[in-house]
Amino acid sequence: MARRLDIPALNELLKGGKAALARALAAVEAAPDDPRTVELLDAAWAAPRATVAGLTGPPGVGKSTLTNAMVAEWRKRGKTVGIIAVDPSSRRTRGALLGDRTRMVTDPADQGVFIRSMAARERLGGLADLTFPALVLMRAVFDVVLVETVGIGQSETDIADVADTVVFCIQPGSGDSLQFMKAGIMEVPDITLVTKADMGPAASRAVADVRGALGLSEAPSTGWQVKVLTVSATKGEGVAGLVDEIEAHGKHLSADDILPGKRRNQGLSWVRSSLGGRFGREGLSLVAEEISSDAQRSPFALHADLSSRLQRKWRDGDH
Ligand SMILES: Nc1nc2c(ncn2[C@@H]2O[C@H](COP(=O)(O)OP(=O)(O)O)[C@@H](O)[C@H]2O)c(=O)[nH]1
Ligand SMILES: [Mg+2]
Repeated sequence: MARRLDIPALNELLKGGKAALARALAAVEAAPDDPRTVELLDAAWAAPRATVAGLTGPPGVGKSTLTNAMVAEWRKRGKTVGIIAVDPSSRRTRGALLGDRTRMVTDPADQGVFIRSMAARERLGGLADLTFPALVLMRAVFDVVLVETVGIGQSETDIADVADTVVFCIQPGSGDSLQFMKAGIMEVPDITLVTKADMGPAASRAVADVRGALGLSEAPSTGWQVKVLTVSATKGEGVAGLVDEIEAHGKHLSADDILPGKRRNQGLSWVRSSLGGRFGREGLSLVAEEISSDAQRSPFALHADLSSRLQRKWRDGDH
């Protein structure tokens, strides 16, 4: 018999600090279908506090180092921060590499910073099924949520399914990501960022290249101008500017009332990918129309409902 999980309610989550959040995340992982988990997620969904920034780019570009620098900058500004680090290699390394580096520089006693590493599971370079519910919980708790994830080629599209503001990192001297951008394979991010600006001429060239690549891609219809910023995380240069730009993009989304629709779509994407993962394409096709037409329910209530229905169908041996 499974031990009864201690699943906090939203008000406990808001008061209970990192320990309560850890319990809530454990519930999402161990008992995603428990009505109390669904209720908690519904409540968190309805009470967003943070905007969610996504930091993506190829391995080695400097995302984890930058994450640390950004956390320091946000804490300096009095903001609380939740971090989700999606590690594609953690199945092999058990998350030690990325997790340890991130943990090392943050003060474990600081209640204003919470870091969670997650495995990307079977979706190579993509986001874990658990990332979305986890970030919805963190979004209700912290001022800022940052998702760090590896992206290269088509997998970048995944980050837009969870983040309000997508920051794409480009390493000086590496043409790969630029090729993806030029070819239009990659969705245009909200902010492009050349990392390791301390590398000198290679960094300046990368900036010019990215500007060129952005010029070739279609201008977004949202009225947001994508900038090319530079940062040196090791020297701490450009970090404040990046944090400012993320904030500016958040304001743009709110002012133009883009955010609610964007989040609605993120929720529905998660419902589709989660049900597709559980019940396959065939199962998903049985409820696809209902997902598309649902405009009211939280994605978690919708998911729970459809999931139990598909499970019943399956058990009753419709095939
Ligand atoms: N020169 C320089 N090196 C950096 C900078 N940021 C990160 N690095 C180095 O780049 C390597 C990869 O960094 P990491 O943060 O692990 O990249 P990630 O794989 O994208 O998370 C490490 O050796 C870092 O020390 C920077 O601003 N300047
Ligand atoms: Mg990393």
